[in-house]
Amino acid sequence: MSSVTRSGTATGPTPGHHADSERSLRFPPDFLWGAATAAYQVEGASTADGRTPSIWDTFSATPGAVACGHTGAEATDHYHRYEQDIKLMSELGLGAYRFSVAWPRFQPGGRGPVNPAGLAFYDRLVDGLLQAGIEPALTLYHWDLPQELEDAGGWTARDTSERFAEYAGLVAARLGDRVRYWSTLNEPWCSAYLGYATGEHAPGRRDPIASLRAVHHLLLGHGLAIRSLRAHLPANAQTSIVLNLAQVRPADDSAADVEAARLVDGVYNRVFLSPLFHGEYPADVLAATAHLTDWGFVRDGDLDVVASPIDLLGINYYQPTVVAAGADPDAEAPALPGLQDVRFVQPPGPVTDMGWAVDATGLSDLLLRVHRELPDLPILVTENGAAYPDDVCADGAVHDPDRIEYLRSHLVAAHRALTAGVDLRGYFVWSLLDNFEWAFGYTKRFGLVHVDYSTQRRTLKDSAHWYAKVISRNGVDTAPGER
Ligand code: GCO
Repeated sequence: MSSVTRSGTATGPTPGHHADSERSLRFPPDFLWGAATAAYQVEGASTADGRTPSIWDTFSATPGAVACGHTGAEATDHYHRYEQDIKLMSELGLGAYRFSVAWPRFQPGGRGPVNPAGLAFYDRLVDGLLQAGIEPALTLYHWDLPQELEDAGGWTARDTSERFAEYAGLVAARLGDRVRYWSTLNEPWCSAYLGYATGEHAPGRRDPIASLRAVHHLLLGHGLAIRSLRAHLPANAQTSIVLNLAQVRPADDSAADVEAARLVDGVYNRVFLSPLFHGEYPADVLAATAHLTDWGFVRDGDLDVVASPIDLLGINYYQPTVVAAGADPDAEAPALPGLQDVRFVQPPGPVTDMGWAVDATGLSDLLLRVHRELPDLPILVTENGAAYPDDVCADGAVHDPDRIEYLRSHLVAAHRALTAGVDLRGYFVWSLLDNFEWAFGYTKRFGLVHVDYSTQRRTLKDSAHWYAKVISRNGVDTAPGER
């Protein structure tokens, strides 16, 4: 069953848009240039105007859960400084801003009526963006589940899927007249596995069976939410889900490593892609997890809901995933379900401040793989970027050449995918601002814009000035010998 529809008026890449000089690559004329954030990472104001706690408020208040005891209580204070931040976006020339709505701000407790003050904030944000000529790209769920819903079972409970669909309808009814790009979930892989299996993210549970229930209820919530969005949104709205798909590579070509890569591809990627686009869970993933569960929580009709047609797929990419056969004796967190006999290998070469490998071929390979399997599916790169330890220098600037090179090489890779026929509609840098990097707190800086957390002062990094030029030229330069 093909569940993807192609809609909207944007056109795909046109051959011949490539070079305006030997080393300059140009993007399609309507390419969407953006930057992304997420509510809990930037908004702060965690108790303002009727917002109730989310699982991330609870988790970050748990001793030892987040580096240095940091929390998102203040974050970058975007809730109060959004006007200044929209001005920064204008300086960059952004065509689009990807943000998320905080469920416990919009619908406190995850049930009942809309919070007028919460709605008013997103109204002002969306109106401000539109006035600045910036397309709002809204994500409904970037991990801040209302704590009350977690207390009732969180994503292990089927009712959470229903609650999510109701919330999606409430947001769409209020903002659907102005927001064109809608994503349901951001990275359900993280919500399910880091939240419920390894315990590295909120709600911090370590229960592999719970994580598989969460996979299904997140996907069911997505499908129900898509139906509810469709009921409220105009026909030209673009609906999507955002996946952090892994570009999985075997450490070597031994049969055992190739098998490990196939298994990881199943548990990381196909467990989401197959139900979303083919209406079924992959048989090898069901087999690899059969010792944990019979997946009896999947009810008749659920998979038709999960496979509700969407208009776009959002892909977040940071680094390739290299795997080998054999358990990792030094692993700090429990293995993901079905992956107890697999280990993750650090590839050689440069890394970011997260320790993540810098390898742009992973992005082009991933885009090509998705395009091969789902040729009619338009794609947005909804996150790509790098953390480096940035400081404001004596000259008042933030010099971040490593980030510029990371972004440049990944844009060249994205362009390579376009040239090969991938229907890539846009690219969003993670992130607009330095912000609360989940379990790493404020210790990792991903922003184009530096934030001094003691004063909330914003400083455009060199990469921000560089990205502004990319956007204004609608193009990027290759390095000597790169292509
Ligand atoms: C994710 C989230 C972002 C992160 C970013 C860097 O991918 O984990 O979508 O919220 O901050 O990816 O880790």
